[in-house]
Amino acid sequence: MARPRVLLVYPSSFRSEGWGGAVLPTKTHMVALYTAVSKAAECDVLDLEVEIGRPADIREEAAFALEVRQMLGERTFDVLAVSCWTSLSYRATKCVLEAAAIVRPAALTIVGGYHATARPDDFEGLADIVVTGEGESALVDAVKSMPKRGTSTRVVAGRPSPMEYAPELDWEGYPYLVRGWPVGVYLSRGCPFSCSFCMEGVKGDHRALPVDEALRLVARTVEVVEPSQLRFSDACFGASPSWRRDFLRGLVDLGAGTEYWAETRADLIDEADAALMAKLDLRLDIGLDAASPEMLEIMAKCADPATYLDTYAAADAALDENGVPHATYLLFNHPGETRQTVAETLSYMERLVDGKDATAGWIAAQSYAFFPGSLVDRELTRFERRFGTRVLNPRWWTMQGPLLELASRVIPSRHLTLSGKNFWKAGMRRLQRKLEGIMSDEARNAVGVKV
Ligand code: B12
Ligand code: SF4
Repeated sequence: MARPRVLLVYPSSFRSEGWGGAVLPTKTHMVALYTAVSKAAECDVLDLEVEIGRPADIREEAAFALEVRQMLGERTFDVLAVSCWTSLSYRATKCVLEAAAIVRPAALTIVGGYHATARPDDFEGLADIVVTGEGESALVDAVKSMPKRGTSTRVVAGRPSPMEYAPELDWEGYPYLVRGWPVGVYLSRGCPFSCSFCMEGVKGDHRALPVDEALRLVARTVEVVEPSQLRFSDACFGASPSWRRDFLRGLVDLGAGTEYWAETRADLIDEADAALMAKLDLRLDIGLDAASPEMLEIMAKCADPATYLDTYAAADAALDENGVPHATYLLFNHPGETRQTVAETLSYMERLVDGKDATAGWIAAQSYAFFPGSLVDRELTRFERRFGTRVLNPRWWTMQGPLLELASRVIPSRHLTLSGKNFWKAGMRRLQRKLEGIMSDEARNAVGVKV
């Protein structure tokens, strides 16, 4: 029997202004799926974010729908696999599935990704199969068995991938490989923590590639992709201290001469890590999220806020001392936030900054946005009862309008309503002005601070 033809689609997103940054041509999760499916089928890829862009109003959405119908009509495929990766892509995914139902009604349709995992019911009647969690194994199984299409949508739990695809990523075969751009690699999957606003916890156990495999993946990616920046896009980079130490040592020895970027927690980095990072061209993003002990408890960030904050302060000092450019991220207006907790976080950060004459660190902040699949979503009633939290657009991803604004319309608590939600901004500006005065030009450039 001829191998089935699979069309793997990244659907783009409607009205995602303010979210997602520049369009990344080479999306690593798509390369991972492509690599797995190519072993069992003829796999073609269509990245509509690259081909058409991100529609920013109703007119562009209508034009997008027409173009998608034409593009799907020009291709022949037995299986349409769509990545509804974040919730931002829900309406674009729906548009792709509706177009396929018209121009390729016989094709088996499969959807997966973070949104599909958080809200499989959103695809009832739109797709044949919804895969939750990691998609490689379930997608390959479906393509190999080509199940008969039923009248209702079937939800299939994806098996955690054995990581065997990671070092093998087929960069060369992936049709949207663009050299010289930033590109990500995943050295681990899942996360051992379960912060309240993040949905990584529902994706299953945390596991990392063995260090030698991880280094092999880095070396091969640098050689083949020649990225302007290699991003360790793990949900939580270096969760295990011994793995992290061995990997950083190996990376120094590798001497690839590449710019690296990693994102990690505030309580994972220590002096030895900072000393190794100083030998690399590496920028670090740190998710501190809050410095108010009460908010850290509500966000389920850590078991002991005092230890968490002390570990962060020591890491920040070590990174400064070693000149490692780093940016600390705060999240304000999470459910439960009050003016007092905002003030606590700001005064902690201010004390930290006031104690410095020079720094390689920046501090940035954003306002909370509601995402399905997180603990806040799963236990919303508890947050409503305890704090008076109100999520004003609980299904924002289905709405027509600016998604960041719609998702951010959340009343944190009965003590901090919509009118007081900008309270944090003045304090942050004060902090950033101080940092601008003591940051080296090198660190400022590295973390992208424009004065
Ligand atoms: C790396 C990353 C990014 C990178 C993207 C890299 C890329 N795609 O190449 C960047 C920095 C660009 C990014 C941007 C954003 N991100 Co982000 N990001 C992550 C992060 C840290 C890691 C993802 C990861 O571990 N991937 C590992 C791979 C192996 O797993 P995967 O991506 O889930 O892919 C598997 C499955 O989803 C599934 N799958 C996916 N597609 C399909 C399709 C089919 C057919 C099938 C069967 C399966 C399937 O199979 C894949 C392989 O196993 C996560 C998690 C986190 N804790 O923060 C957030 C996360 C995905 N991001 C999130 C968000 C919200 C964003 C942004 C909106 C920014 C923001 N404000 O947070 C933008 C939006 C980007 C956009 N245009 O849509 C949310 C999504 C939540 C939701 N319900 O939508 C997450 C979960 C964080 C959170 N808040 O909980 N992000
Ligand atoms: S925010 Fe980071 S540490 Fe917390 S659960 Fe998500 S990935 Fe893990």
